Amino acid sequence: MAQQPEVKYLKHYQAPAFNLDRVDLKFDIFDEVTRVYSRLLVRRHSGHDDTELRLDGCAKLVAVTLDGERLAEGRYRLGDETLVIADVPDSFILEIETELDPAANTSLMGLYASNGNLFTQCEPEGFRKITYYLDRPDVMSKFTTTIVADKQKYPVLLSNGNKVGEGMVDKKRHWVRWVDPYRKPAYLFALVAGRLAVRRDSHTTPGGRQVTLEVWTEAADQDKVAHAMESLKRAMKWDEERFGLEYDLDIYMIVAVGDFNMGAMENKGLNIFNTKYVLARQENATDDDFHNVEGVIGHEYFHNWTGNRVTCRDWFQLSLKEGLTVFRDQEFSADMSSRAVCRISDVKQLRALQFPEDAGPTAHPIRPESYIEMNNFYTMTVYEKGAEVVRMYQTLLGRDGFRKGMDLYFKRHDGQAVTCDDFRAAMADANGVDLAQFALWYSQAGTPLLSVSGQYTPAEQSYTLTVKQSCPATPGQSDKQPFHIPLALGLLGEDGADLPLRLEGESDAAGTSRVLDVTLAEQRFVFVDVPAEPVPSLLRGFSAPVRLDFAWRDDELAFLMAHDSDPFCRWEAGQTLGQRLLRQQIAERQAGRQGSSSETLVAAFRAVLKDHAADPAFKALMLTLPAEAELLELVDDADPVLIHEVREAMLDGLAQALRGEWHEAYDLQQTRSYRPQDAGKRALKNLALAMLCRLDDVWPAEAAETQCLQADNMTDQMGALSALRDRAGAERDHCFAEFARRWQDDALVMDKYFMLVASCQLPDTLPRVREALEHPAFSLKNPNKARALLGSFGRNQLHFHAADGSGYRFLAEQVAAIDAFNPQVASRLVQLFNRWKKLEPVRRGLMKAELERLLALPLSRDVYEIVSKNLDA
Ligand code: B3K
Ligand code: ZN
Repeated sequence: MAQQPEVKYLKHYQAPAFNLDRVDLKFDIFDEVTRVYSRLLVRRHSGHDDTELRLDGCAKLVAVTLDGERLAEGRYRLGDETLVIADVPDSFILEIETELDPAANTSLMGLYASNGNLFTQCEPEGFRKITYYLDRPDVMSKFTTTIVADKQKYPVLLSNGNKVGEGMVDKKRHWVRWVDPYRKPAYLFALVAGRLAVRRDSHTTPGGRQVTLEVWTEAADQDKVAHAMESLKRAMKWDEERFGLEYDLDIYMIVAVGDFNMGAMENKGLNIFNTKYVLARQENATDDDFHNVEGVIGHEYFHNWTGNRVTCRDWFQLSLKEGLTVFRDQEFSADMSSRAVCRISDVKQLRALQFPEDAGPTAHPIRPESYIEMNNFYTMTVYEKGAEVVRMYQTLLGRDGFRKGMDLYFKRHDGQAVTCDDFRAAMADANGVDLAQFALWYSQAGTPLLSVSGQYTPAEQSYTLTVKQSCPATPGQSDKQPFHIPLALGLLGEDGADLPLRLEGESDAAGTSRVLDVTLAEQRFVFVDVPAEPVPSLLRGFSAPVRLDFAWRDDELAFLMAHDSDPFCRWEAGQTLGQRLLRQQIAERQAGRQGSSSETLVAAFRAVLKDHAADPAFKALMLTLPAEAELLELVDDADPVLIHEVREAMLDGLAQALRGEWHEAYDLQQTRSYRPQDAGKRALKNLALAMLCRLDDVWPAEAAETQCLQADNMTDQMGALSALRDRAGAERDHCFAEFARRWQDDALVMDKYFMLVASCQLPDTLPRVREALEHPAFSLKNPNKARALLGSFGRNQLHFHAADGSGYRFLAEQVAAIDAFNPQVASRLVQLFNRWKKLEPVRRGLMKAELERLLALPLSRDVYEIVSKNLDA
């Protein structure tokens, strides 16, 4: 709880002075206490002459021994977060004993208890809560872990690597020993002890290694792990085929835990997962849940190479492993289902969550330059924008060129802790290209803006695109250099087909879709042999994480929606159209006038609904308006409630104008019984149902009620509940009550219930949310619950932004309460205040007052960093 905590800087990086050749750990687990004995083989690096060994740690220290001699208190200094040992020889054995109380550990970092079982979370700096250590990713060592515990209470004892021995210590206590043959940083250490059940399977790698696969959960959840196991097998095969990367141990374990700060953790050989990303059956998980389980299982598995075998030199390089691994999991998901739908969903998420971050008080480059609390930098920017940066290498170099770069990266750096520059160098060297300017993507924050204009010259049959780029100022960075931006594009002829693309000076056309290298602040590209004025299709596949401005006419956008060969751009044209109309109406309302509905949008939606050949999942995306969070970024002095109302009114208008078409879509997409592959149909059907429930008619509410009560799968139950959520009436009340009753014992489904309660637009939402805090199935201590209820409330534009400030007050109170026991969860929630400067003056003042109230409290480093950045304090 420090008020002026230390800031850590990338520019201060220094290589470690000491190395740890071996680490032997012993965990002695008792009811009241866990004793940890660590034995380190320490060696000073040649070229260093430090006489002090400075270890990171904050556990209760019991004893320190150096080369067998117990150190008296004068030989070491114990600080709040360090243990400094003076006068150490060149190499020595250091033994450290610490004492932990996992049951009292509410931060869920280090060793903690969840439902009677013990788990660890060490990334980024949790290992220091277990023992004193060189807790930094560039110190890699070989770990042996022995766990001793009561056999009845903790029959299962797991750690990294391979199990090499087990036995009884006495009549009650047993021991298990694990050896991890790979050198690793402490953040990849893991331990699990408890009463758990397992599902086993196996996978044989192309190199002939037989790998045992295990998914561990509480016994009652074992019926929900088949999808996770199948996803794991698919991920292993995919990485072998796409990147030639195989698994390297004889066992791969996944353990699910209900109390977990994030999604999952890639500990070597022993992944620990939030139950949310493991457990899935049709009855209690939606199609989105299934998709997310597959993606996260893939993500953690892919880390074995991009993160574990090659790790980060320091935490500023986090995107080295996270951006790359998100890119890999996105590609995996795209290959497992629909590439277009996956790409659009990823971009939607980037726009709704990362673009605001990049424009706000916590904006940072994908390789940040400083931090107070590293946990605050597991961000949308480091992960999702980081993945876009990796994707740009592939767009610039082609798939084969990218693969060559990956191969060289592993050839050079396997077993090392490296930097983002090393990755970029491998990409450049493997392809013989200069990627010097590309480095700016790692150092400059902010979302660049590409302003493009087109000029057709009939006499020359040429089409000139003028491309200008700029990037808004972000905290600490006022002037930006031009980025190297891959701009993928095509030109559509009058019939909607792609034209061959030949640039002035080239002898032949090079295909109908190509990537331009935009490197200057302003650049011109002249296409020749263009028979008539084309409609440009720009930023195909979202080839760079930028905003794009081009003055298409509304009818040109409708034309692109109907004809563009690039599915992303088809969707994007609809988004641009929707966004334009919404912005016009927001401006009208701000000026006190009533906006009118748009015939162009209605006609475009109608065309999509009538296109019976199209993939229903893609149609559902085409029929979704830009998110409120996205719109808020585009307006100054924003009134979130007004934005919400304008968007709702437009949806009501679309429901009304196309009622027959929605009805038809609802009927057409009915399926007899559940099949996983009908996910797209369910998405479109449930969207249609939600639109129909906007009408005054009685039957849609009745249909939703029937669907909710009779569905054989969670997607349709949730689809019906979401459709009824904001429609007061008996059907709604009945369905909500029945749902909460039926699923009261299923923690993950109850998260969905709390999410619905908190995202509701009916007037009494805040009192309902307060009530939910007292619900028997709710616990503020459980991160999934806190996020489901409070995170959803913070995204509820109508109620979080209530004009009287009650929403802000409520959330700030909850942040303060949670910060006292789990800073990471509190720090995520407080970021819901990040856009306060975007708002109109009254709300701006109300939000600021809450931030100031928070800053006056004793805060964790985590929350302090966010609040102080918000207030420029
Ligand atoms: N590497 C972990 C994230 C750790 C977050 C620590 N606050 C999960 C992942 O990205 O795969
Ligand atoms: Zn990751």
